[in-house]
Amino acid sequence: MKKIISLICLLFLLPSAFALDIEVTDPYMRELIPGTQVTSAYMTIKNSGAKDITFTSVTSVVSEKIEIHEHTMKDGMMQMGKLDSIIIKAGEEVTLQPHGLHLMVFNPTMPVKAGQQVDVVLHFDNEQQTTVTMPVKGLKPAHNH
Ligand SMILES: [Cu+2]
Repeated sequence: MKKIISLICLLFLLPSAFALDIEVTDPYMRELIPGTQVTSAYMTIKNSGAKDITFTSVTSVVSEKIEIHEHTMKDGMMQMGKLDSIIIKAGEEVTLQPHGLHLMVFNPTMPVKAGQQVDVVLHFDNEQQTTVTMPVKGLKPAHNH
């Protein structure tokens, strides 16, 4: 009987314990360029909560190594560097986009071709996480008409 009660308690506690203030929009991963072993992924992460959230890491079946990167200009040259984390302030959003912040996906375990969908888990501080399903987009802009 005690077991059943604790199970019920757990069911009630779970939704609030895992409630996220994080909303991810427009996620996508770039198609893998043939002959290369690295691609990138983008999205907008919004923090609708009252506290700052730190985006710390990414895991996925598509790769054992996904890093948070930023592009910076140095002496007129575009350079890329690894970030340990990104702070998303309360009520604000951070956009990962080409030539800016991005996720770097190393040695994908699958071809990563346009039309596929890739599940990626974003990890935040306080052990929060959210799974994002990313469509894979082709290298050329899509023709809509
Ligand atoms: Cu990069």
